[in-house]
Amino acid sequence: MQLDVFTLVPQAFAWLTEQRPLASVLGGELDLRLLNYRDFTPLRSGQVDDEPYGGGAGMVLRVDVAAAALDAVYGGVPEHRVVALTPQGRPLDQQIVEELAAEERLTLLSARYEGFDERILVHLCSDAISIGPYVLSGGELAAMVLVDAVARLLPGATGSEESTRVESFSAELEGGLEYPHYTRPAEFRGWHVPEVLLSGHHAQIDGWRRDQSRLRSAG
Ligand code: 6GU
Repeated sequence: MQLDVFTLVPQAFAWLTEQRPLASVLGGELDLRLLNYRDFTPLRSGQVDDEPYGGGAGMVLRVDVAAAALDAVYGGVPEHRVVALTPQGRPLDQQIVEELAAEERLTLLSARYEGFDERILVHLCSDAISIGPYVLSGGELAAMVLVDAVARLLPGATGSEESTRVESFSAELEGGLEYPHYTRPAEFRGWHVPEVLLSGHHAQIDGWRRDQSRLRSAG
């Protein structure tokens, strides 16, 4: 996947790109480009945002700057999906993540402060996505959340296809929550690991896990 992220703070993504699973897919299944609006602004001042018309607090990312950035990189508005990260967007869920992970090419636009000139969302983007009902100071954290969630679904990201197939919110668990996990020791301070997990009966273990997943999801 070719994944392009437009941001005013590309350095914010450094930590994420050094961690697995992202580090494992970079240069392979994932070609991640971090692009700074500032490098594409047509304004001589190097400006990228401006005061809101009508007054009010904060700065707004300019539509001419966003358009110039897309023109410079794609020669126009790209054919592939362009996702704006904004609290006004569609709430992100695992189904959207799976859908985006299946794309060949994907572009994310993030903004700081008060966000995007509305014309960016209407004319330059195909999607607007929020990561939850709360307000962040900028879209970068949201973009990183999305990049991480998408990258870990790419082939080779986790070293085990099983770990991403059977997990919380996956179709395998009927969209529900994952079952509880245990590791050694089998007993600690009188706290015991469920007997069935020590039994070696794989069918019983699968059944127990499915029951636990349903129980957790029912509440
Ligand atoms: Cl995508 N951006 C900002 N600024 N705040 C958010 C968000 C996005 N999603 C939830 N809160």
